[in-house]
Amino acid sequence: MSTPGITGKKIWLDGQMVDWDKAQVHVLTHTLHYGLGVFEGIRCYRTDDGRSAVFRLKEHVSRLFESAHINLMEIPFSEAEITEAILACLRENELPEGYIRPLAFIGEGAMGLHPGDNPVRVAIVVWPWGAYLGEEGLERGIRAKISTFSRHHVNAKMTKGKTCGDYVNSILAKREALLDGYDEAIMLDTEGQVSEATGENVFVVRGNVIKTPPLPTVLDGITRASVIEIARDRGMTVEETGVTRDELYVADEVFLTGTAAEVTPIRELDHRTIGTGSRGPVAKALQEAFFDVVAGRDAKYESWLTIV
Ligand code: PPE
Repeated sequence: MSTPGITGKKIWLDGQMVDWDKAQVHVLTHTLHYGLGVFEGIRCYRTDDGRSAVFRLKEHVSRLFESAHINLMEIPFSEAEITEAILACLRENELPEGYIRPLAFIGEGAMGLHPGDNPVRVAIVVWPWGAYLGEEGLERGIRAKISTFSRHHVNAKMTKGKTCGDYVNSILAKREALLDGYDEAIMLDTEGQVSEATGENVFVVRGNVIKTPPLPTVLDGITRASVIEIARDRGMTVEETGVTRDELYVADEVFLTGTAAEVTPIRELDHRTIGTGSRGPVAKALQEAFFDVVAGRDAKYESWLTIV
């Protein structure tokens, strides 16, 4: 059996490199029923000197362990072992550039909401993944809508964790957006303020100020933190503060950040043109700076890269 769309040679499963097609689980896998599992999304880039580097590997691995801790899951490997396994997976699959998906999930054993002594299992999969919202999206910007679905309250969705089941909310919003002819959805929190997109953080530019919603209601995105640091290092003003829906409508620029989406501008929201209706100068500058960093062209942020 092969997986349509994605394929490769080996998958790391519970400490072993197994053949791609052999990385199977039983239908009684607890996470499959109730969604309690945690994951990461990480990118590896080809650097200008012909090597490959993983972007902010340490931060991603530590967020995986924090997600597990929040969910009372004990990963039976150390952070060092998972880090090494990620690098080994890239080497085994001879993947110079692509996406890395570590997943910790609860295996079979007890059924019912309490997972009992079911084992916590870990898989690491790597595959080639191009521009998440399309090459054209990176260059021209995408079309988005405000979702009719609210982001969970912070006391329902622990935003410091990347928990599998939380993504049902994102999938509802994403599918609605695509069915309605848009590329992506931006979600409001239960207070009505802008939260985040289905798998990206949101930034808004007006005049000389860049704003992004504060952490309590959004995932502490590693791309978000990186872009904030890069922008401030370039003398730009970045505020982590509440943003309303209409602030997006009248912004000069709106853009999204995420491991998969990288830095993607939004050119139209709910049929309102944003700014000039194309990628704006701030998004362009930050996008270029980000791609310089991941390709190893900016020595200042060398510590963010782990050579494979
Ligand atoms: N918010 C959410 C809800 C989210 O899922 C992501 C990552 C982000 C913000 C950005 O976080 P960071 O990657 O650390 O900058 N979404 C991942 C899943 C995408 C998918 O389709 O799967 C990702 O980008 O890897």
